[in-house]
Amino acid sequence: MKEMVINDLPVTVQLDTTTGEFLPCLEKVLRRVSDLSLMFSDQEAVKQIISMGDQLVYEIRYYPFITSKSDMALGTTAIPPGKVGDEYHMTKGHFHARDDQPEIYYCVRGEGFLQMESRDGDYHAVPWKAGTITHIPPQYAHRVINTGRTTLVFVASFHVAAGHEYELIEARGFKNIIIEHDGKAVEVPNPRRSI
Ligand code: M6P
Ligand code: ZN
Repeated sequence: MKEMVINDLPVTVQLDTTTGEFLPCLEKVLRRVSDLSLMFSDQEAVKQIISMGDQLVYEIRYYPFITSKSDMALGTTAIPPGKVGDEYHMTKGHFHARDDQPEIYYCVRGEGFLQMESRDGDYHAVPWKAGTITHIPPQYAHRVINTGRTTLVFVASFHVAAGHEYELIEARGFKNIIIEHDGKAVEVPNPRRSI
């Protein structure tokens, strides 16, 4: 995230739940297939999509509320519908670098799944729709997958100091992957985990 300015006064933003945009916003990040190239199972599809213009997988907007005593942050993520091979659009997924940091995810539009997995393999895939709110405990990696026909939008609340750790997810993914099969979303074992 960018340089953070201390502000001890209240801050209010206005969210558009259709797009995930809110105002004022301090930072916007776009993630394309090339930014997630190690996360998708179908590496041929990844190469082909990148060569054809590198499709957008999701947009993140951040507002770090930095006071002189706290570092709560707001994030919204908008995942348009789409697939890479048979695998649906999804976030990269991460652990928090600090081992005492949870997070709250609140789905405001669309449908899909929230995958969570601890370092020792305790795995949960929670079906998600607008109105679903999940508390992600410390040391559970988290990833959101859009299996619907509209953009999925969720709101996240976390501490900046929690930190993002992507390495283990890049190396092994989650226990299962979620793919389209006969027009439906199904969970199947992650081929990278059965080696
Ligand atoms: C939420 C928060 C952010 C995170 C974003 C996308 O908004 O958890 O901290 O960056 O989702 O997730 P990822 O970083 O895994 O791509
Ligand atoms: Zn997180």
